[in-house]
Amino acid sequence: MSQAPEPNPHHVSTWKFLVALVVVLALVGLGSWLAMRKAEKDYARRNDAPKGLGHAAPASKNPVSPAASNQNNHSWTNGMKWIPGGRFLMGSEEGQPDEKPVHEVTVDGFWMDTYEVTNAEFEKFVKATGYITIAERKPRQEDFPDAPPEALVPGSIVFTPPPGEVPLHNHMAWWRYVPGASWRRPEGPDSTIQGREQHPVVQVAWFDAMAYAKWAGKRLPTEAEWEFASRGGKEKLTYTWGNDKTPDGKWLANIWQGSFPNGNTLQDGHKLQSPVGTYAPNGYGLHDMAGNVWEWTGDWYMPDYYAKSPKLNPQGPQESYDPNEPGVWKRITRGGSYLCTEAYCWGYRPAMRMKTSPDTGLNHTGFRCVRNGPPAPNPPGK
Ligand SMILES: [Ca+2]
Repeated sequence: MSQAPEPNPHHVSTWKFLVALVVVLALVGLGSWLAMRKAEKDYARRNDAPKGLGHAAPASKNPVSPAASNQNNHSWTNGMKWIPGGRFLMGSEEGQPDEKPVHEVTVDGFWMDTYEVTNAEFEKFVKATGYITIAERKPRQEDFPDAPPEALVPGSIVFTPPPGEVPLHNHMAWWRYVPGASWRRPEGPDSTIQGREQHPVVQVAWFDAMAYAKWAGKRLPTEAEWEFASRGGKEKLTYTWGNDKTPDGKWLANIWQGSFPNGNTLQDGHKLQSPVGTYAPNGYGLHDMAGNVWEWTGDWYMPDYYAKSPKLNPQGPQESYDPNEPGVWKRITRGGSYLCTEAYCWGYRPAMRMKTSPDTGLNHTGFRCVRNGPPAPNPPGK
């Protein structure tokens, strides 16, 4: 399989979002988003939620789910698959430069959610804890002293296809900051998740995913765990199911068909997210490890990490650097989304690495969780 001809413009860089935000906000007279973003980036360098933007779970409102709090209650393995662990070849020689070198990695066994976390599951978490996601929070004036009050508007970033063809190096042509967009209203104030309860939750920042995982007694996967699991026990295949993108002409994941970003021919039947489990599972019984939505992992992004990462249970680098946007630390997302096409980001390959700042929600990004042993009494995939 040849390398996609375009440089990977889908490596979402926050500065481009930022410029888009400035344009949009300026148009409606809201002004200085720059100051907000700068403050968010400073906060995003830490693992803690950004002050005034992140975790809202009050300690008095059941911060940990009942199953998660009882170590003898193994009901938490419901909806999860045991990933046996082992040695594998991580990365790809056919993908982006940051997927190289292909290197041997060993991960211990772990449990992984069979599906991406759904809107229904995320709603349970929100109801139990009172958590408010970053996108839903009105930024506090004291955290952004330079921003005019009218600029402190909750919202998130939404895919907004342009009316015609555009150069693929310009993210601003299809990403927009939309006031009022959140996990409850993924495409903006006029959208809803009603009837989409089994769709993966989106518009959740990394901090939001971490809060959910903590409540569920789980954690986010490392990048290595995610890639190991996505390969389903198969060595060096281009896709989770093999090397042919559409065997027998059949679409095996919810991705993009046609010309990106304005000509989706919808051959797989899904314009946005699809209900989790719509497509067949991989070799470990996991659904949607390719396409549907990008999934947050716990690791920071460094483009050259593979050249020096530990061989056993790598946890990601201690710091982050994105040459496309120096100074903005980013977390790894994996798996591609309904917006991915081979001529563009080709993100639905197990080896593809994406990076996004941890304070950013997008309507093509969600997550799933993992948890450490004990191993399953039943064979993997059961
Ligand atoms: Ca699709």
